[in-house]
Amino acid sequence: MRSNNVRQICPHKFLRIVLAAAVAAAVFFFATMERGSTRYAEVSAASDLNLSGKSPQAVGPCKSLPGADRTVVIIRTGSTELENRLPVHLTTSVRCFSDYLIFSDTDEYYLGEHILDALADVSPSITEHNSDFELYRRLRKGGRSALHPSELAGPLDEIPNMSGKSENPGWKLDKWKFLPMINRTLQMRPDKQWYVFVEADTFVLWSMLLRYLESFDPTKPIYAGNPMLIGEVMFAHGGSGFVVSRPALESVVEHYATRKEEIESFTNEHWAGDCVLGKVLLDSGVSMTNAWPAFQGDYPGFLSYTPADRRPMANNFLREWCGPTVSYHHMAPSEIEELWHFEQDWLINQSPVGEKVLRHIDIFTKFAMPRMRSVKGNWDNLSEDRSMIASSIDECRHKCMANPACMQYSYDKDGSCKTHVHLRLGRAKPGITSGWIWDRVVDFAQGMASCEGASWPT
Ligand SMILES: *[C@@H]1O[C@H](CO)[C@@H](O)[C@H](O)[C@H]1NC(C)=O
Ligand SMILES: *[C@@H]1O[C@H](CO)[C@@H](O)[C@H](O)[C@H]1NC(C)=O
Ligand SMILES: *[C@@H]1O[C@H](CO)[C@@H](O)[C@H](O)[C@H]1NC(C)=O
Ligand SMILES: CC(=O)N[C@H]1CO[C@H](CO)[C@@H](O)[C@@H]1O
Repeated sequence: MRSNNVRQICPHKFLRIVLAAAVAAAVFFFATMERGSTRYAEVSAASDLNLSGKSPQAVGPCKSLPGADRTVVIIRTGSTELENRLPVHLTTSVRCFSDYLIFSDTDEYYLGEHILDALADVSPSITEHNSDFELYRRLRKGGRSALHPSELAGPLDEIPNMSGKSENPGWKLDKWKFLPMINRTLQMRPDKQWYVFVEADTFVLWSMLLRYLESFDPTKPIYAGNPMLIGEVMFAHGGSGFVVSRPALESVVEHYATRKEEIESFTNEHWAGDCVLGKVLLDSGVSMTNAWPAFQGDYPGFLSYTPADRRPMANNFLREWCGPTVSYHHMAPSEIEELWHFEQDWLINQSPVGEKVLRHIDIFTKFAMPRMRSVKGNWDNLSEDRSMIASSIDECRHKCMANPACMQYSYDKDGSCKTHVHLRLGRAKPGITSGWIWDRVVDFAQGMASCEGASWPT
């Protein structure tokens, strides 16, 4: 790796956001298996899933899907977000994983989970003196109680404010976690086929992830995710989740073992750990496989459902509508819970279990559309085309009706009425009321491609 390349590769945060949007238009673990089984049993007893016909200890079909035991999920989180973002996974997604590790920036036990310190193997000269590690040094002395309330992340980030985020001490540490975490993962789980890396606000449809992995030869070096391009390096966006096969993991760990100092100084000059990892993987001979649109950089309600003829990239749109779906990012804990239950129902209601691939069209017609039937209070549907003044939600609706292309509208308490010609579910937001023109939603869904079969990204 030539360090004079470094600045060109990870130049600027803002650029990253722009590129993420353009290219993509496209969470944590360590527990011994014994502790793991105890926890699963406890959780399933309290479960509200209908597991009739299964043993009362079972967690439903997701736990025993083909390939589950050959796959480990690695959740990367941090002290500043742990309490807000980790707990929901322990009662939802983690119940399906057969094995997982949780990495953070401090070693501790939390809700019975052993949280690993991803930074433990960073060179002491860095952890002791580098200014990015100010928080780390505090955590070492006082644990999470050393955090100031203003440093804590909420359950979800608002529209990313990167200048604010770069000041966040947790974010400064994050880029340093990737390589040591990967090294430690291989040490601890040397014999898995697949290593799946996620963040605490990532949600992975576990059943679909396993189906996706079946499309690869795990003896080959594979690194697949939602592509981002910075400089000349194509890498997998960390928040969307990404998968690494064992040969690829071994290759990057070997590279790291012989070039630790060089990679650390490279990391120091950059700001994004997923970019650094992609570069080191590439240097070790592993290039990225595009997993979009199966791996998404945002939450389902953010996806704008648009007929092909309204988009600049018609084919890409059809790939999104008909393509299988695997992961989402920027998920609020309540959204993770909803989607996890949706996935479990989808699995249970099939025979044989897991036969049908879940596609974006299914998320639209079976998850988003039913939620569009009536006006929703404290909900923002991300209507953004035009802002008008209206005296009531009814008047706002009439303004939308008057435009034959209008699909949805939102109204806030200050009298602002916004309409939108594309469909989006949006998400909860106080003070805003949202509605959809149901007949038009139905027409839209019927007019879209019916999607025979489903093909994985290639
Ligand atoms: C669970 O599902 C079975 C069959 O699908 C049904 O007969 C039973 O009433 C359900 N139990 C509950 C508690 O919903
Ligand atoms: C972004 O964060 C910075 C620092 O916290 C703050 O000063 C600024 O007002 C924020 N900008 C927006 C648009 O929220
Ligand atoms: C990788 O992990 C092992 C075991 O934790 C550790 O001994 C080794 O120093 C680590 N490698 C690097 C390059 O830090
Ligand atoms: C009524 C309202 O606030 N609507 C929001 C819809 O989404 C756009 C884009 O995110 C926002 O700018 C609007 O404020």
